[in-house]
Amino acid sequence: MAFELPKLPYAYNALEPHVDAKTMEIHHSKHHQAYVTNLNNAIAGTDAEKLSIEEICKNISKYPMPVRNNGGGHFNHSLFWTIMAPGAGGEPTGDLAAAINSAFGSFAEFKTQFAAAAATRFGSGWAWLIVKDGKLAVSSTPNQDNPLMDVAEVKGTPILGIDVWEHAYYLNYQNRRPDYVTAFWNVISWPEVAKRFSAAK
Ligand code: MN3
Repeated sequence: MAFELPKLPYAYNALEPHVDAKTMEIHHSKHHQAYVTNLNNAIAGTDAEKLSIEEICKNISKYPMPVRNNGGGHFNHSLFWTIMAPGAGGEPTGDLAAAINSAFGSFAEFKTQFAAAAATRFGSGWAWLIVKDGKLAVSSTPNQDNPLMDVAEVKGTPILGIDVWEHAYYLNYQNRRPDYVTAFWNVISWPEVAKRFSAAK
């Protein structure tokens, strides 16, 4: 069964002014679609066709580079669309808020560490909030790698991620990646992140 581009759970312009409609449209309908198409081509006729994208990521060292790049691209963007929402932002509550305070000291300190991971990832990649051995941690990965992958420097289950490839922000923010990262706090769906946190624990 071939992988498919998931439908965006909101309109392309729903995250404005933080993420502009044109960026969302190209990002979802062109970039993510290309990862899905290229992943399907790369695994056609192999056993990987029977696996979930998570299963493929967890054993990614066994696959050729096109599976790593496009499979990672498919997993990462599928997560990315769902952890953003219109009218979102604010702060997490409940167990997730407690876990953030426990791991980082405060929500403000978590924001500082996450923004630093996003800003200092050289070139293209992602910054993450992950569950690692039952605790929260911040990490980043190059290209379309992710913390599920057996090749990741820091492994865990990602519950929040920000795409820092230029295609994610260049139309609106040009070279100002830190401004895009600052705007990202306004579109994070903490209820969705909390759901992923509960599932990952
Ligand atoms: Mn992207």
